Amino acid sequence: MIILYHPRATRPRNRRLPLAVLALAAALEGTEDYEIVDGNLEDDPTGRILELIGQHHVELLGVSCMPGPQMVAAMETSREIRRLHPEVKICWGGYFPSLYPDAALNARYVDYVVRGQGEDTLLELMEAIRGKRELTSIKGLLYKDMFGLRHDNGERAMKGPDEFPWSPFHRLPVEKYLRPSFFGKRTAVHHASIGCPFNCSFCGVHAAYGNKEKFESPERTVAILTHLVDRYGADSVQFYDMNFFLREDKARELCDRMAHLNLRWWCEARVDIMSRYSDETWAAIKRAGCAMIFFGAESGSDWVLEEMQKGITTEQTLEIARRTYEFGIIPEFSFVIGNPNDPDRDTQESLRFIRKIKRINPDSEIIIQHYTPTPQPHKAGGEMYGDIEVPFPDTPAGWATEEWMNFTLRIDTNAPWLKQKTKKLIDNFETVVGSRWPTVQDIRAPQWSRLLLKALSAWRYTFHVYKHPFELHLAQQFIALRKPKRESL
Ligand code: B12
Repeated sequence: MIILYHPRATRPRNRRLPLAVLALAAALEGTEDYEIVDGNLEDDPTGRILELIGQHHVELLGVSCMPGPQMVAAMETSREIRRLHPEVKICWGGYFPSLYPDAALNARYVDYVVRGQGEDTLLELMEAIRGKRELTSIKGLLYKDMFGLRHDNGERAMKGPDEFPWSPFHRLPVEKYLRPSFFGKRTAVHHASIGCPFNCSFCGVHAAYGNKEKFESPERTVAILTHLVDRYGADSVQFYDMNFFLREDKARELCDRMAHLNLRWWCEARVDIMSRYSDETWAAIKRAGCAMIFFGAESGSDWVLEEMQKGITTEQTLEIARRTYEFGIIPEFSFVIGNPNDPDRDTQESLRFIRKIKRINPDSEIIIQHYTPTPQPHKAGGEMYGDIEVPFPDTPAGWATEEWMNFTLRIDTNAPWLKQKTKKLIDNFETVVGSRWPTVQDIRAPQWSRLLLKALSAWRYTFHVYKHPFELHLAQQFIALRKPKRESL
């Protein structure tokens, strides 16, 4: 048996379908004996894995993890399984081992690391474990041999979603994953592409997948959505693609095909691309049920956008604020503020820019994070940012320390270039703007609590007084408004 383990990544109430293990399960379905263990669903996932090991001959524990708390849960379970069952081979895949393969392989409890897309690599790894092929022949795999020497077999070319079978949804209690959200009573998730053709320096996707994006055919996307609606009653969906809209003709086609499903949905897109879309396409997107689009605006400074290789301009972001207002779609603008080259200037300009966005489209949701670099693949240890070296940890335990967990979660990146004063300014501004316009995505916060936050913060926002917002911290603590960027905590 193969166990596909998805460690806990969110609070149970925020759980979503574990797409990574579902994609792997699709490759195993019908030919392999496997079981999914999801830490977002099970109270005691380690206990469940031990139970399965007690009942079956487990050939591999496949652990999926992204950087952050999910990696910590992966680490704890893997350690325990290695201690109690050293005979069970353990393989890590997902964004953490893809970005930090050496750190993952340095752990005594990790035998194999899979980088990037995992379906074919997993199938080939199983053949190797069964003595039917050489480990050296498996692209996308890193492993330690019997002498503890490490091998890196190089990258695997990425395939498009249509080249793999559908997720075997019936292997999970899907109803338990369709949770209420701002978008509907039963919100599903879907990923209709893989990879991203852009090279933004702070993002982990191109580092894990290279710089191509391959799309699912609109027919298949609509067929899967129809299945989720008909079989499980989904009424809304979040698309996790980095660029849900990359080509206008495809966007149009997909929207026209899915409109009859009456789903309310969320997706991610780029401001440069969507600022060029025609009014007809915007109207088709709205008609198809699009309620909110997440845009990486990143900075209010054009020199920073250039340095990040983001490929967008601040004017395009303002244009999106206008167009979304016109078509009644809520834009969610995300910023990563405090660029190493001149963090103070970036901060000042970005805060001014956010105020400008709010003037154009007050419905804009604003997400603010500290600029956090993501290392490029194959570069172990330190990574240079300007003249500054970031000494990334070289073990999972190193990444699990409070300092590096804060870095991963972009809460307090401890970035050497960001002065305490600038950091405070960013955080205080976030508190003020988040109180002045409490996120609509918190469906649990009662109306009175929103009004209270708005009233308390109005004078601060009007007079640009962001310092020491004690009263807002207190109110936010009491109200515990959902923070989209910190929902794993
Ligand atoms: C969905 C998602 C989430 C969800 C998780 C939902 C869940 N499943 O429980 C939520 C919202 C909770 C979340 C939170 C966070 N996320 Co997130 N998230 C994503 C997102 C949008 C999609 C991931 C996904 O489902 N992909 C689809 C599946 C099919 O692909 P996949 O995961 O890569 O899996 C494939 C391979 O990796 C591999 N594989 C995966 N696991 C395994 C296991 C084995 C054994 C094998 C062999 C192979 C294998 O095979 C799979 C199929 O090919 C990505 C961005 C993106 N579009 O990819 C960011 C992303 C993964 N997240 C990221 C981050 C930073 C975070 C947070 C730290 C954000 C924050 N500040 O809090 C938190 C941390 C979460 C935690 N608790 O640890 C970064 C990670 C890289 C980085 N820069 O560090 C990404 C890449 C975003 C980005 N643009 O940089 N996230």
